[in-house]
Amino acid sequence: MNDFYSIKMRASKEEAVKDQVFETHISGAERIVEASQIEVISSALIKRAMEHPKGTPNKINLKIEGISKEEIEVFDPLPVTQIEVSTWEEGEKKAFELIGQSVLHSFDIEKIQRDFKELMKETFPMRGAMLYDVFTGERLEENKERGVRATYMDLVGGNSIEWGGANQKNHFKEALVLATKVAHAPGIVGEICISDDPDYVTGYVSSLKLGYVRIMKFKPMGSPYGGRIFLFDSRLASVKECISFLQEKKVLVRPPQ
Ligand code: WAQ
Ligand code: MG
Repeated sequence: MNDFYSIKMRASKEEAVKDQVFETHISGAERIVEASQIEVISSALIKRAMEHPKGTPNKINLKIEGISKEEIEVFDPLPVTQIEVSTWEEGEKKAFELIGQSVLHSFDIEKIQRDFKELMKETFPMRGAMLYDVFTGERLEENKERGVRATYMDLVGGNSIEWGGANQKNHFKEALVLATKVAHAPGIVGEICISDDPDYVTGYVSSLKLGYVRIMKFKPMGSPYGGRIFLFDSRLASVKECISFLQEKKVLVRPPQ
């Protein structure tokens, strides 16, 4: 019996330039809902793709799969805090300070900022995240153009209209769900995220230790650039078990208080 259904949406735009076809990622989302909600959530996700600020897609992929209760693990959300800053530059500095101190155990914040700004740039065209080994400095994604996608996650009771029915994306809740799942993956020691939505400037850094720290301004308003880096420590787990948790483990997250 299918207790729940996973719904995955991917939208992209293919453009032919000379004789080459380029695919631009527009929007993607992951939900876990009850049978009765499949139609309403699916149409909300399609609406979201069609009205996305990154442009109108010409390809939308919707995948619906039944899953059973026994496969699902339930977590409390990471505790949420936020850092108010007056400029995005200040936000960026604070974010890298936190990652430096709490995850990398390095106090050379200028170097961390330089290195991670470069890495962040490389994530811009990806539709998944970079998987970065903090021990070796290597990138571990099998497909570096696509990156690693965390999938099969939602909020407990996430099939309410407030959370998923409206086409309006709830950046914060979706990100908290993703960050909570990612923080529990074997070997993951942290995450850095900036939205690629041009009008959404809040990003976050997170880990089991840091919790979910909202950086209220993490990029300039109007910038179409964003991305994610999952920080992994290869001394703690194998990359295979980490990726399989990120891509396959079904996770529900209790709503934040
Ligand atoms: N798995 C891995 N990477 C992903 C996933 C996923 N499921 N979804 C998105 N990404 C990557 C992808 O490269 C995107 O370009 C990038 O992250 C940003 O994704 O507390 O909206 O969905 O208010 O644009 C942060 C909320 C919002 C902060 C982040 O990300 C807050 C956001 P977006
Ligand atoms: Mg986006």
